Amino acid sequence: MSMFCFQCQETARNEGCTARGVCGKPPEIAQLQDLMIWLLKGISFWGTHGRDLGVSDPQTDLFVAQALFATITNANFDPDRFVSLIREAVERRDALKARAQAVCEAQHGAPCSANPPEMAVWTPADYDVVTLLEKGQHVGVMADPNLHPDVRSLRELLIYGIKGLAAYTDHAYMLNYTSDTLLPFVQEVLLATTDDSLSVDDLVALVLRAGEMGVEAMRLLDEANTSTYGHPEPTQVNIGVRPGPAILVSGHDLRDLEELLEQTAGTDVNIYTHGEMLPANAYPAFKKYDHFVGNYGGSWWHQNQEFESFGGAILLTTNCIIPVKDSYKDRLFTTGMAGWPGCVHIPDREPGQQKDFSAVIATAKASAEPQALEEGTIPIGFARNTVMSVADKVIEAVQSGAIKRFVVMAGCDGRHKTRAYYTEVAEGLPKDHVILTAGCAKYRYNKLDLGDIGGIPRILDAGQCNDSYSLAYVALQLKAALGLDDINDLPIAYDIAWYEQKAVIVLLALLALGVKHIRLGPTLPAFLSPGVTDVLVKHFDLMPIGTVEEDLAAIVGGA
Ligand code: SF4
Ligand code: SF3
Repeated sequence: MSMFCFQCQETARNEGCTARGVCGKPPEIAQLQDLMIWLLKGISFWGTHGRDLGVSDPQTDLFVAQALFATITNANFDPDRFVSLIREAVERRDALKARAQAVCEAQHGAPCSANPPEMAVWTPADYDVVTLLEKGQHVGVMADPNLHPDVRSLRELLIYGIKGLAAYTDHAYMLNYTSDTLLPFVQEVLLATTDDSLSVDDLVALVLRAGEMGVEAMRLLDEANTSTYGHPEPTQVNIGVRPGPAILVSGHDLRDLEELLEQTAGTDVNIYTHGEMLPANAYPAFKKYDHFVGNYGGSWWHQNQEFESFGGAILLTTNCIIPVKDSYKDRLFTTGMAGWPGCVHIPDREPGQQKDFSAVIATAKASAEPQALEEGTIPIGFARNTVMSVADKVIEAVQSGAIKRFVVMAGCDGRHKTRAYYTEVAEGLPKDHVILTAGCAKYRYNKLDLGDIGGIPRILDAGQCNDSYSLAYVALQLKAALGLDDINDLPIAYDIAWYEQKAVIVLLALLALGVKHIRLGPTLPAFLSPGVTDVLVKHFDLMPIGTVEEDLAAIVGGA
């Protein structure tokens, strides 16, 4: 086996990618990522020990989160980037270790007696890829073949959950919204996954804490986005094109979009969103730009065709990148934790400055204009502030029976034909059911005309997967307004689509909020062992999706 990865929903045979990722991840990248995560566990040893001694290193804490972010599905495929992250991980770890040991000795009057595990001290002979791969192949998910399957499952569930949490936290940090608890928790979890003394029950308890911290990460990001850019407003987004050179911005990073809008203001270059950047069209701070045209295309997995027909420059600010075709490779730029070998990477911003997007802008000016894919508009901007501003109307509609049920269909989109299920469920729901969505899962139904209920659209799109907090917030506010004791007494069904690890932390957050009876599809995660699945079924009534007919009948019937 040259690699093993089962972190996403499209993993081979729903078991694991062992030769090459279905996503296009080659064994080389898988092993470099495994080595880096192993080293992040080593940093976490010294970070946690250091914190006990009053030693902190905020830059390294953020580095750990960003390096985890780089390993989420479809974020970064560039071996050079991982080699440099591995080098930085070793350097940061050793600096932290030296500081922690010095303080420990000063406080206790004796050399530090901490007993570091191998990942807290191992150093490569050099940073040649061959040297790193030699180690990387021995430290991955299957490194210990004798590990109890439930322990392996819970450790990986924790790691994937904190990858999502790290991504959300990093987005908040990019807007200068910080937290004293989130980054230390990331390290606490990483370290816990090396601790053989923890029982299955201990790990389950940590999974629930990860969900609670996930709620906090999403709350922080919501605060960062809405304080910086205003509350999303109901908006009809143009999905057609306009003449002129153009840049297509994809991924989830709003600050990158903001700086690009500023740097193109007053030029003849138009800006469009793609995939998960669609919700940016609802923010007051971005709507003011005349050259912010609208959204082009659908969700991430359509990008081969859509990036070709777009013709202009393309900026990937985060996941999801799919294998880049030569036809647009020289027009595609990455930034932040995203990367693709051979594509130009826009460097991080220097303190007090913006990122320099001049290369992207120059490419747009020298490239073709976008070819129209479709025409018309789609409604977005139904995040928590919009929904709560019509709360009276919503509550009245619920109490009168005009709205019988909300169906949360948030999450991710993906390539598999089985995801037609979500389109068919959306089409099949009775007219008194309202869909609450967030994330790119929406592209399975957001261009359907499902009408409205007394002016309330039947698809309420709260935004990116990053905006899932809005859905939890609305549920909690409705619970209070309707005087209910239990969140599960709300007329809300959950039919969640997952693909990558941000959806994992959203799921854990929902479980931590006490939500039960969640349908999860198109398949349950391959990293859930039968034993762990049993725990989730027993305590949370987590269910795989069934057929469209079965699930529609159950949802409409309140099950
Ligand atoms: Fe396979 Fe998904 Fe891992 Fe890619 S991210 S290698 S598709 S499990
Ligand atoms: Fe989508 Fe990649 Fe998850 Fe942000 S863009 S929801 S899959």
